[in-house]
Amino acid sequence: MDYNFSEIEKKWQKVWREQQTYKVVEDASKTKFYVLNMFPYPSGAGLHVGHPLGYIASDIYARYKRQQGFNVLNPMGYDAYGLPAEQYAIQTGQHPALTTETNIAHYREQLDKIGFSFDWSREVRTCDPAYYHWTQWAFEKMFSSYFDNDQQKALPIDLLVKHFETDGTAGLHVAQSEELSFTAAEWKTYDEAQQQRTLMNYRIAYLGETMVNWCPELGTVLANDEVVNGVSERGGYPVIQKKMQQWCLRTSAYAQRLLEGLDKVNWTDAIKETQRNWIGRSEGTEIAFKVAGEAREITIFTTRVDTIFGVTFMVLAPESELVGTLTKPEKQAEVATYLDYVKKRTELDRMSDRKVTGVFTGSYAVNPFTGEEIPIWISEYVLAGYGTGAVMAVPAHDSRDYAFAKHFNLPIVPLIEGADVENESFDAKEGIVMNSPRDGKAVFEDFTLNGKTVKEAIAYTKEYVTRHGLGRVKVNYRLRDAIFSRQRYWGEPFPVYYKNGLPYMIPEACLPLELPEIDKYQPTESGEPPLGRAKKWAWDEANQCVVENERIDQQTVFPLELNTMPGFAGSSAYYLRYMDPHNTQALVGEKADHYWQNVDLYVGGTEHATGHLIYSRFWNKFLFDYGVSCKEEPFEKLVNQGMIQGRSNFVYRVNDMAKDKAPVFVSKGLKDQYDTTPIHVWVGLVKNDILDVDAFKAWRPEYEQAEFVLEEGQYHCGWAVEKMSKSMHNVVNPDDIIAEYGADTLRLYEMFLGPVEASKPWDTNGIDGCFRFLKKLWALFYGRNSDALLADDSQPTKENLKTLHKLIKKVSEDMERFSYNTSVSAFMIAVNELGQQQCHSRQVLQDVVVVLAPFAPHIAEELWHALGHSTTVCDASWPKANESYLVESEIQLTISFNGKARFQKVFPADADNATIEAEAKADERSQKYLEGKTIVKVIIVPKKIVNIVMK
Ligand code: ANZ
Repeated sequence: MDYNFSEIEKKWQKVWREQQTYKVVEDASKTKFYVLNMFPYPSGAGLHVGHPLGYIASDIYARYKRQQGFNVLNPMGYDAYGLPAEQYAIQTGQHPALTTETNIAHYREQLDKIGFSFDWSREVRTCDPAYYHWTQWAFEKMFSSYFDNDQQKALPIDLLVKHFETDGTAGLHVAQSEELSFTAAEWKTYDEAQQQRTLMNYRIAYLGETMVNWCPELGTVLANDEVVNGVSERGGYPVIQKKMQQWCLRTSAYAQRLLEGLDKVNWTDAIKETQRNWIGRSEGTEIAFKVAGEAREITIFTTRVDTIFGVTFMVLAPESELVGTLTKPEKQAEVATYLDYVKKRTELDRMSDRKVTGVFTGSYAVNPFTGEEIPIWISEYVLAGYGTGAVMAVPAHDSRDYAFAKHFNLPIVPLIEGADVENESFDAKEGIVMNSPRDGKAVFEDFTLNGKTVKEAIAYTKEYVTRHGLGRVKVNYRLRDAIFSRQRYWGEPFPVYYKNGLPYMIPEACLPLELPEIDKYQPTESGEPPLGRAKKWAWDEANQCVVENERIDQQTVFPLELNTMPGFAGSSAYYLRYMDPHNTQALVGEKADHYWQNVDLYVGGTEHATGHLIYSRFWNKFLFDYGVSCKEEPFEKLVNQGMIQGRSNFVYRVNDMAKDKAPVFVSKGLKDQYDTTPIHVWVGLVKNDILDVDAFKAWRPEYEQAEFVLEEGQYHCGWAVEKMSKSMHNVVNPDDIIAEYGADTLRLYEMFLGPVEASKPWDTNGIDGCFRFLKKLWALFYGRNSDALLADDSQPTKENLKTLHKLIKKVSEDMERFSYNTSVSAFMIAVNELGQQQCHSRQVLQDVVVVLAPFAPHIAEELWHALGHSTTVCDASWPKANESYLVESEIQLTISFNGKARFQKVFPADADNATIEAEAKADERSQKYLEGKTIVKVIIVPKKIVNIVMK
């Protein structure tokens, strides 16, 4: 009987569906294990073979854990809001909900064919109101919270109001947009509007005026990670900087916890380092410099307070509020031109460009340690959003300050031994301070840094500055608050309405606030976001419902928010929702949350290192503060699968052919004899790099008459590894592979391609090996022409057991390392050996099936049942490798004469040295080396060498 994969796979997929084999319920008698894939955005193009790589790897692990007795949660869903569906809607008028629905159906069909162990009863879609109910709910909770720096956690905003009522801002240590100062008495005089505006300074979800990446073409704001090289990641449109009022999330408040949490998770060092850099903790000092001749001060942030004697100028960010008042009248025109220039520059340009630009304000500041007056400049290299937006410039020890000083001819004063300023070597972190104070310019007589190491000097200065009230120690983070508004249609609506221009939340009981219908998916003529087109988008406060816009009276009916939430809103807590997807009362019920706790294994691409993986950690920590999630870190272990690249094929068309003549294509080996142009050819027309010439002619009308110059009757194609994309005709659809070889072969082959984490090209040429392996396995059970099972009750031989236990040991070890490519090789070796041994022992074959089940579940289920079982192989216990079967019965030693290796000889594994020596000497092959010589001694290196020393 042949291996009929197509019948087998359909049969078992149906059985699994009918018997709900992959449905999982909380079961206190079993230990939980939660496996999660980063859920896909269902694009119109469907899945290519690169997409399931991570899903297959995690499915193998999920199945393995289940066989080990764990209660495994392995859910799947869709990140269903997003720009492509909206762009498509703009082009075609098709409602994005419909496009999304169609795409999801297509994805599901493709996923189903691969035989995943997903519990589809827990599916979530971010665009489903029952799901985004909880996204809106979390947003409202963030709106009504502030972050207490001492307790390092979110607290209800009412507590802050109480603090204001009793103490004003005195003794306040909280996360805030700017430092405000008022008394309890003052707070009480504030009217409702002013109180609300004040609270906005502290809320975790707040409306803030921020510089945003504005993409005019897309009509929306983009997150930093959606902008690449100054253009939008999707579409490649220009992005400019613009000040806008936006919803923001105070992610920066959680910077320290986000940093510390990294030490507790099992992620790769590379990803952790990326996150650490993104969070960018920096310990430094804030010091005030007086403006010359004024009482005003400029506070700067520095990590190198030890260099204060080398400060020769100051630099302000162009956006600094001080710029206006510090600019002298005669400098105003020049400064205005400069500010205009900076507006067009994105933050990324400003940080990465080596170009030196700047302008002098005409004002001076006083160095508090030298008493010197130093000029105050403005330059784009100082960023408004970091530190205090002002720096003390030390051109001798900072490369950007140095470039600036050189360009504008400002003094450079070296302080530290070993820093080679002329050669632009500023790295003097280890050196000894030599020139501080310099030239007797010391305001504080007891203060000297000379002779100290940089480290000592920093500590000494910090302490001095603090003690004398000149400044304070400050920790800064590069992590910015997340901008949370998008001017798009296809996203979660904000549950917000505006009363007298101030935002109010829709009552929790009225959620979800559903996305309204609109006629076109573009911004309005007056530049409002698409929701500005909705006719029924107003909130009736009295009746607590959405009503027609015409009823807006600013008394009881108010306009609703027109922005929607960004892509990361829906993906920030989906892992919690899978734990309890049908709960209508809570995001996740306490019971489910406490059972599943958090994700044990998370599999996804590295492209989410700074976006999703920061936002979701933040979101989870916020919910943790309120006891909604029970673990501080959402994802215990993270595995990043590599990218699968495409393997493109080329044909070579001969150039300079007359237009009306049929095109001529030359086989690869002959192409150098002609003047040719390589052309991508669809990989489906090529097998083992040989072109199916007839299929090629039928592919495109212009090739119908094509002629070919062949090599030995065949057309050989060229190939290259490139990104998998439509335009390169190298996209391989898993459906096609499954139709030809079956899902089990696809699964094995995806793993066989290489380590899960590595990026590698897809090469269909190698797939036959995996397919042949499954056929060989099948042949151990069924003879070619018979339906009768060959497996019998014969006792396994020692050899059978050795092969089996070698396999179990290898695959069990590989599982924990996600080294599935080596497992597939181990399967191939084992099945070859069992074939040679003509093994039909049920006892052995059964265990082979059990360990193969995670990789090739369909064939495993079929054979498992053929062996007489009536329950699923998914619940067959994972076997233990028995080391005693692995002991080698023989060893092979190298026999050497006077240190020269001559031949190999096999001995019983338990042979003692006397036996080895005697047999080595007696061996026929030894005689010619021993002839006429006397043996002095015989040295035996156990398990390796026998050296016979002669003279
Ligand atoms: C004087 C100095 C001397 C500095 C020296 C460095 C070396 P990190 O580690 O990233 O926190 N800086 C401060 N605020 C800035 C801003 N808004 N835009 C651009 N640069 C800013 O770096 C802190 C250092 O970056 C600070 O220490 C300051 O330059 C600069 F030998 O002050 B330093």
